[in-house]
Amino acid sequence: SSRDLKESENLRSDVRKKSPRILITGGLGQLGTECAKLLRKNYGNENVILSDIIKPTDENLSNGPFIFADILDFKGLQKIVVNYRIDWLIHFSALLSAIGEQNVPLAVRVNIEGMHNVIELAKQYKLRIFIPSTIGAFGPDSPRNPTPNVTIQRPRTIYGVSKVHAELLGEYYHHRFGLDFRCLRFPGVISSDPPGGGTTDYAVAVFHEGLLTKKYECYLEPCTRLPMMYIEDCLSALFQFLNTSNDQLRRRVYNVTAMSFTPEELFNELKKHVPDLKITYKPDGRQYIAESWPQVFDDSEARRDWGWQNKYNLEQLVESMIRDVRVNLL
Ligand code: AKB
Repeated sequence: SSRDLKESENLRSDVRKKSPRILITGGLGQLGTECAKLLRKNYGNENVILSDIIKPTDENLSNGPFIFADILDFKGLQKIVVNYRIDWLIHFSALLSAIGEQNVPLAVRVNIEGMHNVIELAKQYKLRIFIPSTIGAFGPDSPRNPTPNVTIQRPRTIYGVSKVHAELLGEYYHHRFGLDFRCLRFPGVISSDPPGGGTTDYAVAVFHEGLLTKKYECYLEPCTRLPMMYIEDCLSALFQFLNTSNDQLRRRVYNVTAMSFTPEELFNELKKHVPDLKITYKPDGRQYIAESWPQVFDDSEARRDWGWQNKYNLEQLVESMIRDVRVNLL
């Protein structure tokens, strides 16, 4: 009967409402695969589409759809959003801070032009869009200890400049067009999936190289303090933030963090587990970038507005990373 039909239609639309269909761009970077795992656990494998322009490994393909998507190709993106009925877009594609300085024109294309495409796409198809920002969106004129949510931002890397641009354009599209733009400024994220071309990467590399070879040469000075967080905290912040209702959000861009440490403090904690680990220091250009970034990140607004709470401190992070890296690599 037509009533049955209506009821089953309602049921289907209820299920659809509960499970958004999500596209992740730059899905094979540091955050994508793990982010897809978490979202698939909550929304179903088929509802989370991982995408990138690079070839996936078997592990990337293990639990859900993977497709080619070039963020510089607007029509191609439109096709994906329509064909897969996308509701949410998680835009991870970006050149990070150190690698961006090595190829500024490419960083402008990927980080700025690519972002223009996805934000326009989100507006056109009324998608909820998440774009990560970073401690790198601050610069030498910003207060560094602590760095509040709203303060001076004058970054000196193309990565930072592109992220400030994304923050401002996202806020503008929100106020001007009602776009559901959401953005978290992450600190250095530490995961067993290797990042590429960041300034905080030493805190990942030391686990990989240190556990394998028992030695590590650090490109930052021993006392360079930076905000950091373990991948699980990063993704649970992202998940919780994506699921916060619009009326609870007092702003579209929030600082989040878990801890701050120096290379020396991290290595001392790691040496408790790997006593024969040998560390040497050879600072390079990344030192200048790190020195312009926050040392301690004030994320009290995220904690107040939507209940952000980290689980991992330095000790727990080191224990978990040793476990992750041993499982994945050794
Ligand atoms: C980088 O070091 O560039 C990134 C970041 C902190 O945004 N990890």
